[in-house]
Amino acid sequence: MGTRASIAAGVLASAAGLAASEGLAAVLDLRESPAVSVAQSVIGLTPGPIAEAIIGVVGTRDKPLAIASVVVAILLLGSLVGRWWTPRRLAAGALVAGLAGLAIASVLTRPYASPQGVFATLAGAVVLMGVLQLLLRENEHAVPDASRRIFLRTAAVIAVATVVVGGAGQVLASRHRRREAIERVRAALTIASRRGTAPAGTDLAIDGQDPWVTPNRDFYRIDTALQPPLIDPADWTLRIHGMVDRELTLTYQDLLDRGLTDAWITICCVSNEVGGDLIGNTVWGGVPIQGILAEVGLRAGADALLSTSEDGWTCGTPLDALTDGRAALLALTMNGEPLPVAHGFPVRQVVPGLYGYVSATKWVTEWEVTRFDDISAYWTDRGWGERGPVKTQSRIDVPAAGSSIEAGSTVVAGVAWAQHRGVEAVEVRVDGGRWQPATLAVAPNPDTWVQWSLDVTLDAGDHTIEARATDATGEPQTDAIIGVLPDGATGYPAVDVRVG
Ligand SMILES: Nc1nc2c(c(=O)[nH]1)N[C@H]1C(S)=C(S)[C@@H](COP(=O)(O)O)O[C@H]1N2
Ligand SMILES: [Mo]
Repeated sequence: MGTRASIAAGVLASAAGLAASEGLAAVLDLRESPAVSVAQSVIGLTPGPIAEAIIGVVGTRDKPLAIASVVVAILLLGSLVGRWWTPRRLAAGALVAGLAGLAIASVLTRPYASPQGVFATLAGAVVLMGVLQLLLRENEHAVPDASRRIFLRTAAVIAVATVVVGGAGQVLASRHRRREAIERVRAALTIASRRGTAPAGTDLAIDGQDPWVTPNRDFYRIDTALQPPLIDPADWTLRIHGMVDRELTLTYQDLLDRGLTDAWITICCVSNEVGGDLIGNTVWGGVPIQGILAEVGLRAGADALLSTSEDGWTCGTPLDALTDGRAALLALTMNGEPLPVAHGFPVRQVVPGLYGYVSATKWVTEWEVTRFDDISAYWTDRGWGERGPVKTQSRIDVPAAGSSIEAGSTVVAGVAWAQHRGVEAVEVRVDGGRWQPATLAVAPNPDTWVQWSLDVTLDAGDHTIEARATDATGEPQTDAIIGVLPDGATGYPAVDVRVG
C-alpha cells in the first residue's frame, strides 16, 4: 500500500476512533466527551498571556477553536500512525497508546471524571487501530487494481459509519445539554401551589395498597413521544383560535398572573386493563379552562376543543366537559411542583372524568375550538372512541393476586373511581357469593379515586375475591368483560388467593 493511502487510512481511522468515542460518550450520557475533556485540559494548560492573546484574536470563539484544534491534532497524529502502521508497527502502537494515555489523563482530571469516560476513550483507540488494520492489511490480491478497489470500498463504508456515528453522538449530546438546561429552569421556578399531602381520612395506609397521593416519580406515563419535548416556559405559548370571537395567545407568565387553582384529580388511561395501574391521583395547580374559553368567546355550533402538543399529538375534548364548571385545568404544577418534563412541562391539560387520550394533552401549545364532525385526533384516528368518559371501576390491591394467606379474618382493600360522578359504594364478594359493603375512606371531591377496605373471613382452600363500585348516580359498574379498545375496559376486578 502506498504512502498516500496509508496516510489517508490514518486520517480516516482516527476520525472513526473519534466518532466512536463521541458516540459512546453520548450513549453513556457522559457530561463531557473525551475530546471535550482534552480540549478543556488544553485550555487549562495554556499559559495565561498566550490564552489572552488568542482570545484577543478570536474572541468568544476560543472554545470551539480549542475543540477544533484538538480534532485537527488527532487527525494529524492519526495520519502519522497510518504512515507508520506497516513499516514501524511498534512506533505506531506506541503513538496510539501515548495519545490514549494523555486523553485518559485529561478525562480523569476533570470534575466529571468517570470510568465510562475512560472506557469511551479506550474504545476510540481500539476502533482507530481496528480500522487501520482493516484498511492496511497485506492483502492477497496480486492485482494492484483489485486491492485498490477493496481499499476504496472499505474506506467509503468506514467514512459513512464515522459520519453517522459521530453525527448521532452530537445530536444526542446536544439534546442531553438542552435537557439539563430545561431541568435547571424548572428547578428554579417557584410557584405557589399546594403541597401534595393527602387530606385527612383519604389514605387508609394499608400494607400493600397504593398511597392515595401518587408520588410524581411513580405516576404512570403514557405518550407517543420517544423523547419528551423540552420547552422553556419563557418560550411557551398557547395559541387559541377557531370558532372563537377573539383569538388569544397566552404565555406562561399570563397563566401565572391569573393565579393558580389547586384541584385533586385522578387521571387514568383508556388502556388501563381491569386491575391495572395506569392511573394516578395528585393535586394539580392550574388555570381553569372554562374562564379562558369564556374570554375568547365560543361561537354557536362548536362542540369540541382540538388541542395540539408541541410534538404534534392531538386530542379532541367535548366542550361540555370544559364549560360545565368542573375543575378542568391548564395545569402548571403537579403535587406542588412544576410539572415534571415527562408529564407535560411547562403546561398540560387535566380534565376530571375523561380518559387521558381525549383530555390530558401534555406540552400543549395550540387550541382550536371546532366541531367533532370536522376533526379527527391522534387516537380517534386509530379506532378509539370519540368522547372517552371514564367508566366506573375498582381495583383490589390487597391481598395480592396469587398470594397465600392464613385462614380466618383477612383485609381486602383497594381503590375505586368514577371521576366527576363520584363513588357511592364498593362491595366485595367471595367465590361469587353475596355482595358485602366495604368501608369507604374520604374522597375530597368526586374527581378523585377513593380507597376502600373490608374484613372478610376465609376458610382453607382456593378463593376468588371480586369487587364492584357503584357511582353516585346509583349505577353499579358492569360485569360485562370488555377489553380496553375502543373506549375502556369493564368487568369486575378479581383476585385469586390460596388460603391455608
Ligand atoms: N402530548 C401528548 N399528551 C398526551 C399523550 C401523548 O401521547 N402526547 N397521551 C395522553 C394519554 S393517552 C394519557 S393516558 C395521559 C397520560 O398522562 P401522564 O403521562 O402524565 O400520566 O396523557 C395524555 N396526553
Ligand atoms: Mo391513555
